[in-house]
Amino acid sequence: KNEHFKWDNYLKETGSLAAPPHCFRQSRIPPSNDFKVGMKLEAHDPRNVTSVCIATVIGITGARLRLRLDGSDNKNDFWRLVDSSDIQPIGTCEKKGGMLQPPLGFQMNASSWPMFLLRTLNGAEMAPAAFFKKEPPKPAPDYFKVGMKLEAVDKKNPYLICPATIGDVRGDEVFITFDGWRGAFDYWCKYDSRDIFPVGWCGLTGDALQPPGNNVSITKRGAKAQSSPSKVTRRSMQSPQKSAPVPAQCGRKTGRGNPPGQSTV
Ligand code: MLZ
Repeated sequence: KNEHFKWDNYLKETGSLAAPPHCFRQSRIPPSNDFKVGMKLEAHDPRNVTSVCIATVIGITGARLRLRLDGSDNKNDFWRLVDSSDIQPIGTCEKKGGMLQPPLGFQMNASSWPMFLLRTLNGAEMAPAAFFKKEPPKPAPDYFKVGMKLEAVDKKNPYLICPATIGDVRGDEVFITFDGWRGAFDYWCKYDSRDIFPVGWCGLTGDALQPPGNNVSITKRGAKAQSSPSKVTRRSMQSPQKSAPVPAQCGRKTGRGNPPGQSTV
């Protein structure tokens, strides 16, 4: 789908600059991903970050892991870089004197947790410590400038990394705007977020960088909200933000507030 998206051409066509790599809390050379599907590790529960839980690698994508907390459902998968400080080898929590916790929304009776923990770890393939890479240090702030291009995780579809632009900078936060999506997926994050990457990142990790959104569904103004768009326009990649002004909410499923991990595809 994105064979034709080339950053070089796109930067030229849009007359824009890539945010320099030193802006990002990412290693210059993406860490190698040695994990295998099925391996277990410890992870901070994204919905309850003080809890350390057991997680299983459900998928591998570039330098990231798709993780599912043991005892949780399949609706709350999350993605972490192999050099994320949110993940660690099994045994780390205990070594530090902590206790492994059931995930938020543990599917069984709380009293069955100790037995569940024993069973889930019994015979499990534990990810070796050498697979976990050190998190890069925080970069100095204030390098991002409005208009700079980058690659960013789409938080509504966190398996996707998409071309984006710095839309605003306020204090230690940056506004990530997704090219060609009329604001529907934009978000604020800290400048040192692990979800934003320099231009070229996906090319290095083997992730499939999504092309900018040039298919925008448009529902006629004033028409009742429809489940199927009445018209689909194809817009040029050169000016993703500059075509006919249409309200950002119009015809797009924006307000539904997809919980993290839930696809809108
Ligand atoms: N199928 C989804 C994908 C959107 C991805 C946008 N990324 C910035 C949709 O159309 O809602």
